[in-house]
Amino acid sequence: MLWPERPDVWRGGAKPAQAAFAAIAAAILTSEPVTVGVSAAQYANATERLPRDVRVVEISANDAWVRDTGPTIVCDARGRRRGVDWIFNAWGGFDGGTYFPWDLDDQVAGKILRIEGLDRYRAPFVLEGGSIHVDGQGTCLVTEECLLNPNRNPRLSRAQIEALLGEYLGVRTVIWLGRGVVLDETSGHVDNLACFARPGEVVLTWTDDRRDPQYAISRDAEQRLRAARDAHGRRLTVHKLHQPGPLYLREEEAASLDARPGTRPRRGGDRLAASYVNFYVGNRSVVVPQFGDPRDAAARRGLARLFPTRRVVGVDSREVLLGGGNIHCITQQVPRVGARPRRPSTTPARPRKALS
Ligand code: KQY
Repeated sequence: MLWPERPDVWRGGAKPAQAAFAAIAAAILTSEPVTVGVSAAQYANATERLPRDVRVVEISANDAWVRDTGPTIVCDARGRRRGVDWIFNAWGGFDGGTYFPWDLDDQVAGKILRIEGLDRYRAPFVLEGGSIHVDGQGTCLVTEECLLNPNRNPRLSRAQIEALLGEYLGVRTVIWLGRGVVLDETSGHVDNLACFARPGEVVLTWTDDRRDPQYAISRDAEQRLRAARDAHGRRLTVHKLHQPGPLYLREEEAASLDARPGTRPRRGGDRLAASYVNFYVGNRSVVVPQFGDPRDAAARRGLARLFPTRRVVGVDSREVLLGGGNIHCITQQVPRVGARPRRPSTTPARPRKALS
């Protein structure tokens, strides 16, 4: 993780967000070790607020979205790990990006790989970790809104992007969804919309309200997922996780943000891109966003059914949502030494009843 501090992204001088990040680190710590990168200016404050067992290292960054600025660590068949360092442009550069500058963010992946002692592939194209989800068996989920957006790689075609994903992630099948969550400022990252619970099973954010603009987006994603085959020719089971809210930025929350040239302004009443799909899967736990919303408990119950060997822990993450993302966006897993891609089972899995 990275420590939040900038007052133009995190309201109230980032204090409420720091409390949320510390609670999320504590939840993950019950399952695996946690490292948090912090600026020199925040080193003392972060060590004071984070649980004692968190490893704190000094890393300069422009903000705290390590899913996107950190490396994507890949493993080969022998369990050897290397990191992919994507080019980062703050979710769209000068065409819809969320802040300027982003030069320190673009160095984060390389710094983490040095700290972890892992070799690095610098990819020749713009991508964020939150814009891809893989099943570990050759299939990748992405959205057209993000990966085909002219604010990322205007000179690359869909086929060229698929080829690059194949080269850098080892995937053979790319499943293209359409748009991401309504008003998601990342240009529709897939990690807020849909993800694999395991090979062959996808969790999709959903609403039953046909008047909500999210309805058509989620319905279209559902249809594409049902029509798709994964890299092993399997059909996908789609599990629907009903969205909270809709939720909106409150006037007093907007008022406690600093204004800064180059940073996307936020206004009271703005709709927030809230989704329970933005969860973190640990070795023994699943850490899921909670919003103080009537749908929170159903999201925890649904995920407990989908991840029966892990403890589902809900953490109030509205403060992370106010910054434009959620728990998956502020975390980046490092596979253990010797981790190998799971081979597809030769015996067909017992079909799991879809969450609906
Ligand atoms: O979706 C993510 N992976 C990150 C969200 C970052 C939003 C920046 N304002």
